[in-house]
Amino acid sequence: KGTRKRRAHAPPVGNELERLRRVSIEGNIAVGKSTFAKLLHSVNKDWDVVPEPVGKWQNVGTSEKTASNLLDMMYRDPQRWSYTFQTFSCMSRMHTQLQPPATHLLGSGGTPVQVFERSVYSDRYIFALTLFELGSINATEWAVYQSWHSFLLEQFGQRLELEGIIYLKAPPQICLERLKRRDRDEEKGVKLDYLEKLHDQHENWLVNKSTELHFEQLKQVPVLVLDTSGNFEEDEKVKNNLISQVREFFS
Ligand code: TTP
Repeated sequence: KGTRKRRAHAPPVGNELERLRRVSIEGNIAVGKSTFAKLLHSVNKDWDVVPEPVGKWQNVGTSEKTASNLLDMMYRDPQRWSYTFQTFSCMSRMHTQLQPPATHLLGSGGTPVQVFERSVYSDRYIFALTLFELGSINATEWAVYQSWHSFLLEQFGQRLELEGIIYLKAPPQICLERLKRRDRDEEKGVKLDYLEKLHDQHENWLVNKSTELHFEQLKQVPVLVLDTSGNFEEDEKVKNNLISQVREFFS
């Protein structure tokens, strides 16, 4: 709140592009980011969800015959594939974050909001950092990652900036239960201690503010912390409570 400014790089195609807001939803694996993003869209059509490109990571390659599942490769052999995975996930994320807003968003007369599931920032400060701390990315790979990440983000500058972050927070044990329930093949080996590590990483970045951030602008982005340990998919009361917090945060 209070840091909103006109986007200097917004193309001169009418007021709505100028008013466009860009928000990212962050949170542990399986906490429910996609479900929450859809919920936002269902209560306000001006909120447009730009989904996370998980499918792209499960299907890397130019033809069906040669396509490989990079997500699976990373979980099976983290030391060999984590750096490659983070390179690819960050690139696909950058592509997503640079997309122009969907045309239906423009012309509604409202205040369009692009909602991203995760961001180029969580790619670095949640996943790549954790994989480095766990030894799955080595010191050289980490240095190379940070070098191109900083360079690209500086080049694209304001076009990648966020106006707000919604942090969905739930105990790692609950995320593990949700992860088991959805039963994604590649994630069968994910253990509680990995989710605990990712949880701490979210807390350090978004709550304790103790992560060392390279980007000045990122330090100023307002964060809304939502307790999503309750069943917000089915329980109307829980759902409405979360929605009203979002409304108030962006009002
Ligand atoms: P998430 O980005 O957490 O997506 P999700 O489908 O779990 O989200 P939700 O259930 O909350 O809607 O991660 C998808 C998978 O990709 C997960 O197994 C973790 C992995 N991953 C990485 O290893 N590195 C990354 O940088 C990202 C973004 C994901």
